[in-house]
Amino acid sequence: MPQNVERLSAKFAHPGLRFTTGRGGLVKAVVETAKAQGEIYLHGAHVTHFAPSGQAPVLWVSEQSWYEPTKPIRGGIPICFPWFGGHPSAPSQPSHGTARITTWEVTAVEAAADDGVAISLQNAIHPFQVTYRVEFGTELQLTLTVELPDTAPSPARYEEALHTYLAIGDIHQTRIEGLESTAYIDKVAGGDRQPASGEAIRFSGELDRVYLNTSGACRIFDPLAQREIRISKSGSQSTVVWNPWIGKSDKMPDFGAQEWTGMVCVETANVGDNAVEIAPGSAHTMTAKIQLQ
Ligand code: TA6
Repeated sequence: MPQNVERLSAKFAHPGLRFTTGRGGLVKAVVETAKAQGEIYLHGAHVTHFAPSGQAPVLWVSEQSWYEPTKPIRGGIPICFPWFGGHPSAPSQPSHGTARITTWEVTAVEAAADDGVAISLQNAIHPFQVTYRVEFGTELQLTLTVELPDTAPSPARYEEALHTYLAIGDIHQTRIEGLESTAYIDKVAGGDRQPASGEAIRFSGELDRVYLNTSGACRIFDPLAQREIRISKSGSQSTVVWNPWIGKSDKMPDFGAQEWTGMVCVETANVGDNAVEIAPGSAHTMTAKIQLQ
């Protein structure tokens, strides 16, 4: 039976979290506590808002985003699973997998540390069982666990990314530290592998890089907004950094004109060489923590 607002409210009512109908008629949970505000849609288990109390939104969402069952929301934190980018052998399959365009089931809402509130959701994406726990507090804590049932005939491999769109004052002034010593795949340069740059990331055009074999935290410096965002992680060996710049964003119908200057993606992932393979009866967990410094 589908989880509508009435059934969800009856089963999972919790101080600081309520269910309501969001844009496009899609169901979402709204978090409003003394510590933070937030939102997550059941569609794609898609976090679309997070702001510690008294702070400007940490996540960016396009004003032109779709809110339709068959399309991903543009912005917030899409879950890319069980593949990243185009499907490896079936180009007709949706970009970044099916997790972000399917409805997830709420399984729990509970109090979390430091007056936070946590919501857990699950989804069956063959051959995997996926659970996602999102904790809204002074920090945003994301936990994505992928299980392969012991009935599976063989090990299974997948890619994953928490494709986080951060709100920033101006991409031209933004700097990202934490990846200076990491080699990367440059998707703007046709997928060429590049050595570590030895310097912070700055933006002067479209930038689309997959950093491999890195478990470190990233720090995003936003001088115009006078703030620093830190993303730390566990169970993740890849970090993807992306800004489409004007050319690519102009070609995207769900991306507003001039919005590209106010966003940057820093994605906690396991992709390419870092794809995950798990045996029947086992599981793998990836976490990301997003906090204002
Ligand atoms: O993570 C960066 C990226 O892979 C870019 O290449 C761009 O395609 C972006 O994701 C958005 O993809 P989407 O399918 O959401 O339009």
